[in-house]
Amino acid sequence: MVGTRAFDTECTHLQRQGQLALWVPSVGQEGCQVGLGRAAEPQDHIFPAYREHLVAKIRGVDFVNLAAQFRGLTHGGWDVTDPANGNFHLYTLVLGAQTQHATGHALGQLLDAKRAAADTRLDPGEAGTATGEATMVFYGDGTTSQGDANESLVFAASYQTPQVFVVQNNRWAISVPVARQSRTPLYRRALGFGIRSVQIDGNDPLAAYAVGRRFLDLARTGHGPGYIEALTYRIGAHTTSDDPTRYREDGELEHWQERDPIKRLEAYLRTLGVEDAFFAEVWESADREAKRARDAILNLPAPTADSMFASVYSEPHPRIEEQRAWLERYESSFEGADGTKRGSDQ
Ligand SMILES: Cc1ncc(C[n+]2csc(CCOP(=O)(O)OP(=O)(O)O)c2C)c(N)n1
Ligand SMILES: [Mg+2]
Repeated sequence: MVGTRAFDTECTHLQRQGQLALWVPSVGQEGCQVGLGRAAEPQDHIFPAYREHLVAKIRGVDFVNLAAQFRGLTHGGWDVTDPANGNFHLYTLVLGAQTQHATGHALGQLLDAKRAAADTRLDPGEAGTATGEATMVFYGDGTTSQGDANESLVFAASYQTPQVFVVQNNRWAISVPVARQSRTPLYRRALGFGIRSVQIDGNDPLAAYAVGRRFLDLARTGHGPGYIEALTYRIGAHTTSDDPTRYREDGELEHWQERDPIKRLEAYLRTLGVEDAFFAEVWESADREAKRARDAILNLPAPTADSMFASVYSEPHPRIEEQRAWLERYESSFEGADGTKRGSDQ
C-alpha cells in the first residue's frame, strides 16, 4: 500500500513535469485493492478499470509498464498472454467495457470446465459446475450506471458464471456524487439481479481479503457470481486533469484523510506491537522503489512505428502486411540522397 502511494505521488509529479500525458491516482483506495488483489489465486483472471495500480502490482505487472501507457508509449503496457503478468488484463478506459470482457471470460471458464467433464450443454440458471478458477472485475460507482455493467450482471446471473464483481465506491464519478447515480446502496442493486452481494468497509484491507476469498471460493466451486461494494474514498483528484476543490463539500476530504487505509492499518499494527523502525523501513523502501520506477519511466524507449501492426491479429494478415509495407515505403521516402534520414522519427 505504501509502495503504491509513493509511486502514485511520483507519477503525479511526472505528469506535472510534462513526462506523462495524464495520471490517474489511486490514493485512498489502497485498502480494498490490497485485500482483494491478495484474495485472488494465481489461476484467476482480473479485469481492471484504470485505477487498480496496487492490484496490478500484486499480480506482477511492473509499475513502469503501468506508466508507459500514460506516457503514450503503448496501447496497453503489458502482455496479457504472458503468465508473468498475473492474468491481469489491460486497463480499460471505456467505462464498463471490462465488465463484458470479464463476463465473457467467466463464461469461457465455465464452458472449459463443462467440456472437460464431457458436458457440452450450457443451461441458463444451472449452477454447480466447479471451474477451479474465477474472474474478478473492478469498476467504479459511476460505472454502475452504464448499460454494459448491468447487462453483464444479467448474463452472470443467467449462466451462473464463476466471477466476482467489485465496485470501488469512491463516492465520485469525476464531479458527480454517488447519491445522484443511485437512490439505493449499490450492493442492493445486485440483489435485484439475483446475485449474492455485500457491502464492505473498503478501507479495511482485512475485510476486503476475507470477503474476496470467500466470494472467489464460491465462484470457483460452482456457486455462481458475487458482487462486492467496497466503500472507500478517492482522496486525490479524479485524474491530473481534474480539480476536486470545485465540487467537494467542505470538510469531506479531511473526514476521509482521517480514515486513510494506510493510517488505519498502521494503527492496527501498532496495537500488535509493531514498532517505529518497521514503518520507517517501509516508507524508505517505498521511496527507493518509486525513484527506481521514475528513472526507468524517463528512460523508456519510444516504440518503433511498425510496432502498431504487431498485435492487430494473432496471425499474419495480408491487409496488415500491405499497410506495413506502405509505411516502410513512406518512411524511406524521407531518406536524403546522402543516405541520412529526415522526418519526425529522427
Ligand atoms: C463510456 C464512457 N463514458 C464516459 C467516460 C468519461 N469518464 C471517464 S472516468 C468517468 C467517471 C467514472 O467514475 P467511476 O465509475 O465512479 O470510477 P472512478 O473514476 O471514480 O474510479 C467518466 C464519466 C468514459 N471514459 N467512458
Ligand atoms: Mg467513483
